Amino acid sequence: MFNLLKKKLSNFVDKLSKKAKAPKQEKLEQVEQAPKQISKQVAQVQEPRASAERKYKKEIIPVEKPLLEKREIKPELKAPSKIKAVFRKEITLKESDIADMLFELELSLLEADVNESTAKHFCEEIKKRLLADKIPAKDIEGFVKKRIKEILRELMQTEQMDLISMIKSSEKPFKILFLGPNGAGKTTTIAKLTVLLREQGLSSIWAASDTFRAASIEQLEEHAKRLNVRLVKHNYGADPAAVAFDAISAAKNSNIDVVMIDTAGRQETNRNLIEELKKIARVADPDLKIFVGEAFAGKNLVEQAKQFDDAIGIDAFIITKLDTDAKGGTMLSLLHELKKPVVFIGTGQAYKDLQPFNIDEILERII
Ligand SMILES: Nc1nc2c(ncn2[C@@H]2O[C@H](COP(=O)(O)OP(=O)(O)OP(=O)(O)O)[C@@H](O)[C@H]2O)c(=O)[nH]1
Ligand SMILES: [Mg+2]
Repeated sequence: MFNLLKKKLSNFVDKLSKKAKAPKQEKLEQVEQAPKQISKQVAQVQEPRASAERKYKKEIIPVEKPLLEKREIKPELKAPSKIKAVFRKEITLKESDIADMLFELELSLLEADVNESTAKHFCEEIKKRLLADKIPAKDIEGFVKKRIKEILRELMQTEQMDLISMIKSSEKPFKILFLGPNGAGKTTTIAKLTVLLREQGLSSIWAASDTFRAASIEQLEEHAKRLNVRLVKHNYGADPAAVAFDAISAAKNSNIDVVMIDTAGRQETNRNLIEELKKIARVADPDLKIFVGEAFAGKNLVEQAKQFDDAIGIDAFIITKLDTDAKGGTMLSLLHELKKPVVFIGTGQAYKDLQPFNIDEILERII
């Protein structure tokens, strides 16, 4: 009797505890699936990124992590290759062994803002070379991953540019013209670069050649005050080329190493402003024309850069805002399509947030 009661009670407790567990488990599954759903939403908002960026950042900050998740890039050997891998030291891959992997790779590149034609070209090239490779059967996955990065690095190779040695070995003053679209970070980058050069014993003077945007001169003045840098300015509406000219003369008179010319942000489609930029370049005759662009501008950035390059000629890039959720694939397109070096990347809003560009770090974010 007592035993029967005990058994019933134990069954009852069992049922109760199962009931209590069931909904919890459902919840857990939902939470685990959440990042995938968010990833999908993010993929949808990636297209109009430049305009949606501010709103998107405010509303769904927690998606930063899923965005940094990487797709799995590895070959999936089909039966014939699998058998060969057991009996041979080296094997060659078949197209079917890497088809899914290449699809994932292309998606990874597109999601990281690499433009479509570049992503396709990269994948074609990787396919061609991987199919021709003799691959050690012991470590097919490791070999393929390493090889993909190696091929990508090679496809994006540009001439190396060591800005500091370039400045040190040039005649004084070394003149740098900063140009690019609105809000990309030109002015902030000038301030950051000044700090970096100062650490190398190089002095700078600034030309406030953005005489166009309201408060642009005050913005530069504020940085100049904080960093104790000489600033040459005229009034709003003045000829930006004349400001640059005066700054160069002042640098010559005071034996200053570098002249940094800040210009107004402009769209490549605005002919008048592009003509104005040409005039500044003619008058200042810069040693270096640096295009400053933001990492998440995506496909737009490559088109913009091409147009600026056609009109004025770009020597190098500085890509900003890599501290945001941008993976930086834009740079892969830039490097591949324009073949100009990225001299620095911007990684925040503080003066110290300017770092040398390292292609491997960008590839690591994507693959
Ligand atoms: N998070 C982040 N913000 C940056 C970076 N570089 C610049 N910014 C911010 O981007 C905004 C625009 O920077 P500016 O330096 O004024 O850009 P600009 O290209 O001079 O803009 P215009 O003169 O209006 O064309 C500022 O709020 C900067 O602090 C960066 O690397 N990371
Ligand atoms: Mg500016």
